[in-house]
Amino acid sequence: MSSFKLKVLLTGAAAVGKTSLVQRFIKNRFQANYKLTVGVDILTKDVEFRQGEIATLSIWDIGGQQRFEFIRSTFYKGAAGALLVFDLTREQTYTETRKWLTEIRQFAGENIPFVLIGNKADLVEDVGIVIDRNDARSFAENEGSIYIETSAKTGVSVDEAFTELTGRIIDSRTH
Ligand code: G3D
Ligand code: MG
Repeated sequence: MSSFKLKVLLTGAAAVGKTSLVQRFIKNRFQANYKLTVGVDILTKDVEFRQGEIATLSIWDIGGQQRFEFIRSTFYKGAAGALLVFDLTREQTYTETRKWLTEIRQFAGENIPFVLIGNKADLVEDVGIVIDRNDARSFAENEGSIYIETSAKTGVSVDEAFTELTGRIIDSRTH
């Protein structure tokens, strides 16, 4: 029995892996996948965020038209939390996370829980790290969150990212 229904957002620069992360997370167990004309995919999945406690996430994955104002307001409205994703191999996408966080808070609420995600961890060995991990960690912590490195390709820490976000949303409501 799930009593929590939560809208969560995938945010961050183009090509950081937002769609790949949600596809990895959902795998074969997704319950719905439909495209709105505004270019947003909404995928639903139950998450056991603590033992025996289930929340139903509707995960909003926005496409390339995200800059349009009318789409943006629909996207952010009623959001319970967000994954803020950057690409570990492209520094610019990390730099842009601050702007994304400002926008998320402006449109979805100052206290919206989020988790900072450095994606494409599988590439770091080859390409080398282009951001300061300590900086990412302290940025996330200073903003009341945590930093997690994921790979949509290998699947590493993808479940953890969504589960962690869900737990933070629930905690922010019940404490
Ligand atoms: P977006 O939804 O944020 O725009 P996508 O990003 O999920 O469309 O991914 C953009 C590109 O990055 C895709 O490559 C995708 O395969 C790749 N990608 C996403 N996540 C990872 C990851 O964890 N590791 C690696 N190695 N690649 C990843 P293409 O070539 O299709 O553009
Ligand atoms: Mg996408």
